[in-house]
Amino acid sequence: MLIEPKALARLFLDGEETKALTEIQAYLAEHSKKELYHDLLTPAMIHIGELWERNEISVADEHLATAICDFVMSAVDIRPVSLPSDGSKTALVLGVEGEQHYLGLKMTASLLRENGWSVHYLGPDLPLDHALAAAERWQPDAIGLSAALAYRAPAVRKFVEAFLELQPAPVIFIGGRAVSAADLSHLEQEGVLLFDNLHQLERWIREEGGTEQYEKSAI
Ligand code: B12
Repeated sequence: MLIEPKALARLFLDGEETKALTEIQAYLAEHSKKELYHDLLTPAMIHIGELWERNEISVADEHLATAICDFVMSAVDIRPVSLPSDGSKTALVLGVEGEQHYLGLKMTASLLRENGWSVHYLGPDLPLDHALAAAERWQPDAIGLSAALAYRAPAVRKFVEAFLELQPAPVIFIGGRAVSAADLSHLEQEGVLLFDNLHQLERWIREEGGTEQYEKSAI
């Protein structure tokens, strides 16, 4: 029987990284990466958040669980031997300044890669000037932003406005709890997309932002 989110959260909290990875591998034998991320890991981490909020676990417990979640994601995120070549699209993904939550960003990067994109994952809490310098360097087709907290909206707006000035302007897509839990619709405009969840991201990748699937081989 495949593991449920709460049982997985328990393995994370108990520091059982090998067991957690074994369960994840069994799950992936029958499900896609997107399902792993959306239906198993996200609810497991939401459950961790609820336990944390109710003071049933400590900050150290939450950090341990997050680290193991990060580990299992990295362990199953098989990359192509070389970056996709000519014709593939390039994305930068990053968390806006101040934003420390990054698991959703890693999931976003993974799904883009799985669909043939060349992705530069710049991690969370990136100052705007460094984000702009990276955009100048990589000339991405798209930039994915993540924000978890509603009060991050002004920072997201600042990033969006600055990226829209780039020539040529990349498509900007924004996701994270701040999109699904708060109203960021004022940011929506031409070239700026809001994604409530990974299903919407995947649909966009396949319908409009997709590139040719490349030959994937494990490293
Ligand atoms: C782990 C965690 C932390 C860790 C983060 C570590 C890390 N490396 O990411 C640490 C300890 C740093 C942290 C800090 C804080 N946290 Co916190 N955290 C969590 C927790 C438990 C899990 C977050 C997580 O990874 N979830 C799993 C991921 C996969 O979910 P996700 O981020 O929502 O991403 C999904 C979608 O949103 C989407 N997505 C995300 N980004 C993107 C981007 C794109 C482009 C796309 C397309 C999609 C997308 O895809 C994902 C797939 O489903 C949540 C609980 C929860 N409900 O999520 C609280 C939670 C988010 N945190 C919370 C709070 C309050 C904080 C702090 C303010 C606490 C404090 N007082 O210091 C700080 C703020 C830090 C900061 N400056 O950003 C609250 C927020 C409440 C609110 N009102 O919004 C939550 C909900 C906990 C709670 N129940 O109270 N946190």
